[in-house]
Amino acid sequence: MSFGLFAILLVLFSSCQVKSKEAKEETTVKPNVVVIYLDDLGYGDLSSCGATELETPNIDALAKGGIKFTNGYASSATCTPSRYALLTGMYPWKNKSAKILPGTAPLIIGTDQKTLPKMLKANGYQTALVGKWHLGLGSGLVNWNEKVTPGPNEVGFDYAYYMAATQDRVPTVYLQDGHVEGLEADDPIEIDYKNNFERQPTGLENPELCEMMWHHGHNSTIINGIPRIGYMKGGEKARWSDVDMADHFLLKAQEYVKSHKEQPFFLYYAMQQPHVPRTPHPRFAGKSGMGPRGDVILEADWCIGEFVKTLEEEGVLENTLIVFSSDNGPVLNDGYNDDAVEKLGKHKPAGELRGGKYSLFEAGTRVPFITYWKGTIEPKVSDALVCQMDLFASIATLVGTEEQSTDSKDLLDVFMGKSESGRESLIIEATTRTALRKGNWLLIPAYKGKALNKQVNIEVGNSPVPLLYNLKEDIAQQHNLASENPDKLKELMDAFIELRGADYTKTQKLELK
Ligand code: NG6
Ligand code: CA
Repeated sequence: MSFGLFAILLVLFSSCQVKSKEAKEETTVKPNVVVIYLDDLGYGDLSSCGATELETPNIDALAKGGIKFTNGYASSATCTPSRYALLTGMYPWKNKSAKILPGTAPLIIGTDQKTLPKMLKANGYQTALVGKWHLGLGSGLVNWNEKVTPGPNEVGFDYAYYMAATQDRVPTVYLQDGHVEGLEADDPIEIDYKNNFERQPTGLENPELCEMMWHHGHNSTIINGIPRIGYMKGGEKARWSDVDMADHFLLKAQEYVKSHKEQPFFLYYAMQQPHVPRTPHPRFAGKSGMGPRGDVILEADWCIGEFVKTLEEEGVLENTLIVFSSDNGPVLNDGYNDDAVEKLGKHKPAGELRGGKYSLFEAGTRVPFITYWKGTIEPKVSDALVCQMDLFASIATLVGTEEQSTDSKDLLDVFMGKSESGRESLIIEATTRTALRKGNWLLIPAYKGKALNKQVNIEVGNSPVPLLYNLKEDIAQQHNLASENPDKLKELMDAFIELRGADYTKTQKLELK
């Protein structure tokens, strides 16, 4: 071979190699995934979902620039089970521990269990949690003065910055990767959910020390003038500032994006609003005219605007899938006198839906649900039936892997706006009771217990007879069609028992007549 020919071949060969390397890189580029998860935000709490008394421009921008789901569900009407389903792709009623947890509860996700962040990690992602955890920590009695483990790091998060349970529960401190932030060795933290410590003022005994008054529950240790659930002693320097919590989590989420933008990342940004105690930063206090609940919704909307701005400024917005949703439906008085009821005015947190948090009626689990991916997802409104639990299998497909061994359904095309074929059916859960959505029909089996939870003033869906609704014609669930439609009732009851098992009344006695 002449030298000339050899040189030409060499050039051709190396350019081919460069091309194939480029092609390989192209196929392995993976979008960042961010789940922005609010706490107790209702279907009607956004101006893009019909609210007329509140403006949520930043969340609206996601809804208008992405897919707004009108039949998007949390798996449950309370926090822990919904978060369990979101992160594991499993129905929460399959895990007996997946119910509202005290701040001292052990971790309820098995460290050998599949999780969304683990799956992403295995596919080259960096993974992070910023915000509310509430899935338990440790494996027995937690010593908050040592590394608290297992926790989020052991179920798939490389980085975790979080509050253990809820804003109204002790311990009121932040943890980073198992360590309480700012803890001083000579002021150890002690937590007890049954007995108070000596000389620790409580909401019950010292109402004069409360800046926010409790209504039901929430009468234990007073921290920052707010009486909490559970007793806490020590850790003075480590205690969080409630009014700064939103800014604090936002900053952590922004810092994470800035320092991890070079490789694909998954960020679970679990915001605390509008859960109680509602403590807007002074910048937002009084801004909604609706009291603290409205103010913290405005605050959350602002945080989301700032966060999306960071994605844009860091040059990753067009390479990031954002999922926005809420862990359960709305509640007004969830245990504090904070004007949520008194100043509500014409606002309807649940929109047209019946019920609210804790309820098997629609407002318990049907929540705002948006997917947004600038430049990739075409804006539209989708009526497809989707659940947060489905993100696991769908995101697995997105990153080029398969995930079939969970209750999660691969609805990637639906989440991307390419299909309207959502789920055929879904079991929803509310405080250990379950119901079935199938097509446009919703069956709530008969359950014992009070129809109305008087403390929170929410109809929870208990009835001595089964309730059957056609949601397409009756979204407000005003007409029980069970007795006039026995065939439909039987069809749904059979399907429900097949999916849920005949022992669904284990915790509730069936009174089907
Ligand atoms: C309830 C609390 C409520 C809230 C809820 C959990 C009382 C009386 N009520 O037990 O205030 O903390 O638990 O909410 O204590 S969730 O969104 O985390 O599920
Ligand atoms: Ca919640």
